[in-house]
Amino acid sequence: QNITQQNCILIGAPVDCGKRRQGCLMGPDAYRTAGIAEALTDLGHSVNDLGNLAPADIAVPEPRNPLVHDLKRTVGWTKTLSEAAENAAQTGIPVFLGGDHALAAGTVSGMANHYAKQGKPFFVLWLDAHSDFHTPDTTDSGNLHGTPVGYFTGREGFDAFPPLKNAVPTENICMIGLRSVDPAERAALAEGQTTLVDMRSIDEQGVSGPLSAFLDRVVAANGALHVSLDVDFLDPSVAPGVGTTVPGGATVREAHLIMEMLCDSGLVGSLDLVELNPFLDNRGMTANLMVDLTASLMGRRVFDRPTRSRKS
Ligand code: HAR
Ligand code: MN
Ligand code: MN
Ligand code: MN
Repeated sequence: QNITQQNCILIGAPVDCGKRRQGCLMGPDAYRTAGIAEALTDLGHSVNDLGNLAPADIAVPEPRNPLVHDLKRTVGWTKTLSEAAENAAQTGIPVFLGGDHALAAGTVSGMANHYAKQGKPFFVLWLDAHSDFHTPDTTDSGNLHGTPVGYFTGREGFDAFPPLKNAVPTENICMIGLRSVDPAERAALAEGQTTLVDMRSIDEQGVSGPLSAFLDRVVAANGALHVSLDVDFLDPSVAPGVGTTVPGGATVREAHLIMEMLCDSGLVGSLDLVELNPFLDNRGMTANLMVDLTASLMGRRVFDRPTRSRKS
């Protein structure tokens, strides 16, 4: 079928403050070098690259947890990206070129604000080895890229951050690819309703069953969906360009199938590409794979399939 032509808004978010190992600041330019704009225009979409943003300058108190790394910059990025998401969503599909996963505190909260104005329920698909559900008080690494889901679901402990206007309900979140979840995260997740699809479940049932069930819920609610794709969702053998590799990740085909099903659903309104560290990559293979996955999400296919029914 003909894919719907979209206005893709590329937003460079060279966030590198969410952990100690540096290099994600090169992510946005690696995606550009890998041809993300061309991949999207080849599919018939229009592309508007806003260039790279910079974090707002916001004063923060000394964190209660002394391990916390670079709170000030993460808070500044959260404000910048939340506003950028809310603005860009008015005219197209924001594609956030990360940058580490700390950026999702801003992008997801901004998209939540956008859909709240429209009275549309908002859902998040989190493709990641990690649940990133810590708070600044519970993190034992001090790395705030492990906390964005905690922020945008409204957990306590983020008082240094921009006040959250529209928390994402945990029942509107599906995490796929989990294989590294800390005890404090597991305990907090157990209090909520997040759909948790770990690698064992993928081994046993594949990705299409749990994803279909989640997409059916988004359709039933007439909702909109944000996708947050962490490089470490993928197996390190196919995606080595990331600081937090965890063995036993998703295959190339599992990842493409998810993107193809998401495309067919017509539900996705925004995308994060996060945690790419080009300094650790092998001849661009990870950047290229992330661009290919984005192309699948936006309509690249070999043959057409009957579309899923969807509400408008
Ligand atoms: N849970 C661990 C921590 O808090 C690892 C978090 C790693 N996060 C990412 N993003 N790489 O998913 O330190
Ligand atoms: Mn840092
Ligand atoms: Mn992550
Ligand atoms: Mn991760």
